[in-house]
Amino acid sequence: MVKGYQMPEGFLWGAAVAAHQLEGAWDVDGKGVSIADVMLAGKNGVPREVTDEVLPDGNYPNHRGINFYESYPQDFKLMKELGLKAFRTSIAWTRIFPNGDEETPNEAGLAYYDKMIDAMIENDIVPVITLSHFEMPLHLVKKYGGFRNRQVIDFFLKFADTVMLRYGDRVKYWMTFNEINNQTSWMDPHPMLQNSGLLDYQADEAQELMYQASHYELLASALVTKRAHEIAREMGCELLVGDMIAMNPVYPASSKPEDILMAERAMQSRYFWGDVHATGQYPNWLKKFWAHKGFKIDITPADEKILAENTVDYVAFSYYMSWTVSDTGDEWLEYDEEANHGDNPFLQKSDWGWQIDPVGVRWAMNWMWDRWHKPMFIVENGFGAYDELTPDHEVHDDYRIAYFQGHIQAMERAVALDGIPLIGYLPWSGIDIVSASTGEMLKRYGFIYVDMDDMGRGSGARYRKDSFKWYQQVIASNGEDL
Ligand code: P53
Repeated sequence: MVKGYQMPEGFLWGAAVAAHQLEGAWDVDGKGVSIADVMLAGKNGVPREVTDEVLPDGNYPNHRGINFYESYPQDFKLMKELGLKAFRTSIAWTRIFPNGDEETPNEAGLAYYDKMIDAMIENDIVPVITLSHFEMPLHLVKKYGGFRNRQVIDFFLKFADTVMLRYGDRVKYWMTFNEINNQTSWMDPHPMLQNSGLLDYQADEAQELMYQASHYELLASALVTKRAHEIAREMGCELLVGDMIAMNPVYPASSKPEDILMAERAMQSRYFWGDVHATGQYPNWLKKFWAHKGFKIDITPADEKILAENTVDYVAFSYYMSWTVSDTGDEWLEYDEEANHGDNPFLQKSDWGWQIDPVGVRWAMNWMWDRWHKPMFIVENGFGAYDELTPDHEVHDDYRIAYFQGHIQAMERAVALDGIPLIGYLPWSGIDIVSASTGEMLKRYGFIYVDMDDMGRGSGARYRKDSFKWYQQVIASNGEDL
């Protein structure tokens, strides 16, 4: 056992998922087709193919999820047994507004999340809600071009307003866009679609489109924050809105000053979304960079005022891995996330090539605190691995326990020794679910094993892994016994 530090009273130990990765029931109770519904399964190293519409014989893992749409009452019981104090999920936009541009919401979808949120509360679990987690209505992509279109801000606001009014009496913690900064990899079509609903564009317009869509998302995020605070005043309750960024530290490949400078710019490039969310302003280097590239981003003075006046209440982030970069000789320091990454000789990798770096959690928390001065919330962290179910239904996932021990230890040091305010820790994904990047079931993250394979074969039964008992003890000791 590793000795940790106790976290402050009321610390939210929990788990995190996203609707499209576990609910299944993709066409039930009036739900519309989302971008996740047209993504076929990929494999380790094989990207997911996107189809123009739902093909009759395609293997679409998000159509099945783990059938959480029906199984949530039993699954929450297991999570209560695990000791979870909070649970993060998303509200599937397409259950509420099936096409995204309807006048009135789908009552069956709203009623469904009423029941789900009530079930969490009955199990003493605090709900934490993401508004947009890689599951935009496909119709908004096809008809409006996704977030390249300013009009989509209004559709998103209507969705956010509808659900915050409906659940605001029971849900305090909200987040706008999941891992909004994944689109730093604008050369890869996958995050372009997942983050911003961008499809059908020319390669040479991708980068500018990404920045334009990002601005509309940042504006939408600020407007949601404004609205959340109004609703809180009207309803006499508390609503807090956070941004959600994928925190992957980028280190210099060596102590060569040019490498260090490049790493700093890589960090600035990946986290300007956090700067705008937390400080209400675009950084100078980025405005200069846009001018240098000839990008004309539609940002009005009215937009700038909204951004400045409505910064987030907290900073939520995921943490899985870190990277290294080296100097490219470019005086503009342009960061190419797909090309400029080296292996860190001090770190090992998961089977999917994700570098395991627990120390980076403490480094990143300090970096963000010094920059943004906002309370933080770790809303994802975890280890995707192949698990083996023994004949007596056990899973000996000591590698997952080791991953969590290191990462939680670093987090606890950031809180207990560095004094960084942290709301909670919600590891990905509590229960095995469909992988976002590959669509695999076999890339497992849960403390609870789900008997299902990549083709949806299996009994669907749930089993407690060794890590289940371990996390139970972490929570029971409030972080002291790791
Ligand atoms: P999967 C890329 C890099 C880091 C995290 O990822 C990422 C992604 C995009 O896939 O996604 C987040 O399932 C995301 C979750 C996702 C989780 O990390 O690809 O917020 O939806 O499932 C783990 O192994």
